[in-house]
Amino acid sequence: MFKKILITTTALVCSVQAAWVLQTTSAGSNFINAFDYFTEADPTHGFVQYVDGATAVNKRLIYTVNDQVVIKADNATVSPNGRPSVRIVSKNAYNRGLFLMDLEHMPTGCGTWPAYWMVGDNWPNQGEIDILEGVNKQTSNSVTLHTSAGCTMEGVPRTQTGTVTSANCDVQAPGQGANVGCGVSSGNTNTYGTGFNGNKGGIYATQWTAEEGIKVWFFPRNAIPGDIHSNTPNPQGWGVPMASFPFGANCAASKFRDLRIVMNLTFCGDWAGSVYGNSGCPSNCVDYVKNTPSAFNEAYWKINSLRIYQ
Ligand SMILES: *[C@@H]1O[C@H](CO)[C@@H](O)[C@H](O)[C@H]1NC(C)=O
Ligand SMILES: CC(=O)N[C@H]1CO[C@H](CO)[C@@H](O)[C@@H]1O
Repeated sequence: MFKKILITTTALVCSVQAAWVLQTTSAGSNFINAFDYFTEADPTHGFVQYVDGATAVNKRLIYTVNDQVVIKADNATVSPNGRPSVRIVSKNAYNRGLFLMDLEHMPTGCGTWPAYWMVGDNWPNQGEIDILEGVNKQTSNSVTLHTSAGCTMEGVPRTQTGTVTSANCDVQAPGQGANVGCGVSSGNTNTYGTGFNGNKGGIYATQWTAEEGIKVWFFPRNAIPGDIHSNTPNPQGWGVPMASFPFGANCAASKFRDLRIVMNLTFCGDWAGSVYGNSGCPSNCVDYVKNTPSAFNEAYWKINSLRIYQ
């Protein structure tokens, strides 16, 4: 018996992403030095005081433990003018790449609104990618893009494990609330909050290319692919991402340019505050954040490393 062997040449010419090459690994004080502190008023109207670098160090709102970095909210003082917290912005801006953020712990709890995201200086014209974000007692992550007009995922075939919550990335899209953007919600409880922390977190991998658009995977601590451990990441072998936002006629790659990495932790404000009443949390958001420092013991990031490949 002979089996017919079919050799297809088309398989060989389809586009193959060249191997990702490690540009930087940051951990410990190298990680901290790659960022600046944002100290202006919170653009999302949170009940927060963002502190500068010297204050953050003095108050131990940022510190290293060996190669890990802890970034936290004040959990020691009653804070009538907003709870002190830290928002950091990368000194470098990026155009495409593969970003592996290894987190052991993320902020969680009533009143919190943490985010790990990327944004251009000229918002929304340079785009925004919210990789890890949520509020209050949320139990799973949402990934969201925000852009100027002319970027939508409506009707675009996508392969992803998450569920679409809104399809138009334009922050002023008709029929969507202001600044809703295009969102995908995971539904998996190890991706956010107490479920994430109970599992010692994991790795958020964000691939941004002109050809494939933006894809986000989450690998819980016990399921990190071997090629990430060996520092030769190959997303082609990772399976279906949590969220996928293809570029093309629906959304030009140029909608995303010169993005900086931001990690922030605010309280209440436009999102956490507006849904607080239905979140199962006590009192009202501002009173709780002001008067209950011990409620913020879990309001910290613990970062193992950030690896950037290009
Ligand atoms: C703040 O929270 C940390 C844990 O994140 C805890 O170790 C520390 O004791 C807390 N501080 C106060 C004053 O409760
Ligand atoms: C206060 C603050 O910095 N808020 C930002 C935190 O992160 C989200 C990312 O989704 C932004 O939209 C907020 O502007």
